Amino acid sequence: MRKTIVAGNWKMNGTRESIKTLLDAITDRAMKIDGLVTLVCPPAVYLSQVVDQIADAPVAVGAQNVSEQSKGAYTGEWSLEMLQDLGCKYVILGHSERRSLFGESDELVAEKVAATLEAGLVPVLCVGETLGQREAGDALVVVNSQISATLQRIGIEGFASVVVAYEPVWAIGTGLTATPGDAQEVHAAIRAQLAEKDAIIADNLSILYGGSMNAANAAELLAQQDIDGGLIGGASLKADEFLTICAAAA
Ligand code: 3PY
Repeated sequence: MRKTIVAGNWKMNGTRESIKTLLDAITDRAMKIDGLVTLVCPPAVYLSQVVDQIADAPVAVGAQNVSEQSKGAYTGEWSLEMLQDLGCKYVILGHSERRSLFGESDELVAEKVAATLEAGLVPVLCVGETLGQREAGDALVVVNSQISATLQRIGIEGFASVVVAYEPVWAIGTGLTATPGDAQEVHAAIRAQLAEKDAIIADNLSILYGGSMNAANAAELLAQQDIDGGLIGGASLKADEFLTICAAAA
């Protein structure tokens, strides 16, 4: 069964105090609905605080990144075992900011996805094209090749436990959004690519849209057949707006 997931990617924002306030507002009104996952992904240093504060509220917690290594001399990194130990269930991987600012390659992202699956957490694999690639007519080729890199590493069976997020790079943090039709086209192409290997796994895969999704545009995007939720940036830092998106997805 395909799940609908609304995930807040808080990026590198917040303080102990502001995160407590934001989370109080979310947990007070988060809806417990079958098939809907409300997910928050705070900065790593606040994961522990967030897990503790969530307690029994119907909100899951994810990290924004993780090391593919299991332990040892990797200064500044954290491991899957540590995320498990904290009670994290999801990990965003291959966000375009990780790819462009921190040089993460398709191969490294695939390694991280594989390690995350092995640890029993759910990877949220981000893919998306740049503006130049879209303008050159290469959006689908780029996205399909990013998916292929992970497919080669984990096989189609792995995708039974993966969530994909399509985030056109030109729509991230810019206020620009793909039209519902453009987003739907890419989501359908991802599903079709995986359906060539296994139609059931492809059909059950949740594919989220990310890239300036907000309260005003969410309903139209979420109404598309192959859009199964959102990975929300700036709008997830405002409880009202985030909860409006969750309601639109429910
Ligand atoms: C955005 O919407 O800006 C995002 O990057 C979500 O991950």
